[in-house]
Amino acid sequence: LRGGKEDSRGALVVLEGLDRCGKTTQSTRLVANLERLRHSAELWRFPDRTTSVGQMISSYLSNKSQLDDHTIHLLFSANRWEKRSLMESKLKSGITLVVDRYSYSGVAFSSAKGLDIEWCKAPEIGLLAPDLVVYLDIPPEKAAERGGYGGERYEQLEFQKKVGQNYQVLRGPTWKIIDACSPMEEIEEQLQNMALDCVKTCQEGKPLSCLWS
Ligand code: T5A
Ligand code: NA
Repeated sequence: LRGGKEDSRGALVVLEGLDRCGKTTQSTRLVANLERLRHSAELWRFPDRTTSVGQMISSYLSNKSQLDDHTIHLLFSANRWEKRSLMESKLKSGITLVVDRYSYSGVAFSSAKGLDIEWCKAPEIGLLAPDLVVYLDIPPEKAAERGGYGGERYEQLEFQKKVGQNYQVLRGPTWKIIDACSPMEEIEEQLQNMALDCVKTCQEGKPLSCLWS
């Protein structure tokens, strides 16, 4: 039975982009808008700094600890794996998850350090595939001008340029691009429309799938 009520589920919507592109601003607004329109939705983010793995990641990002590039890559991945079953049960119960960063961040940032892209993708295989990935597109120079930039490990212009190139390699059919330099309200509206389309197809019974697909 496809398309019946039994298969109805929430959507997995991921926001991606360079540091300071506006993911947190927009994912917060999207969840509020979905709720206003009577859809159940939750805001999630990776890294999830609340778990013990997340605390190791947080310490690394704020330069309080050093880790081998492969090790931190696997920790970011483990941080998604420890949430996988909860994500699946929330989606199946009809809750839409709006996720601030996901596996694409994992691959784009680690491969910007020189790690092989296929090696970076491997530990992500089997995680839930997003129904929609919205890429907030910003030139690295513009992102660097925004508030708070420069505090964490990866917030350096040359590094962010490489990350942007890697994101381009990862783009696939579930991706939509929004100009992140537009006014916040315009981005909010575009994002809402994209998300509502996606929520509808998931309510109609689009099956869940796994990365990389
Ligand atoms: N990482 C992450 C990995 O290496 N591997 C992984 O697997 C994962 C998941 C932490 C770091 O970890 C790396 C990537 C990151 O380097 P994070 O905690 O998500 O990831 O940190 P950031 O992405 O850096 O989050 P930021 O909070 O810096 O940026 P956001 O969320 O993209 O931007 P936001 O919304 O906070 O906005 C930034 C500023 O811009 C303004 C806002 O008011 C704010 O001041 N702004 C706008 N200004 C003008 N026009 C607009 N349209 C604007 N939208 C927002
Ligand atoms: Na953020």
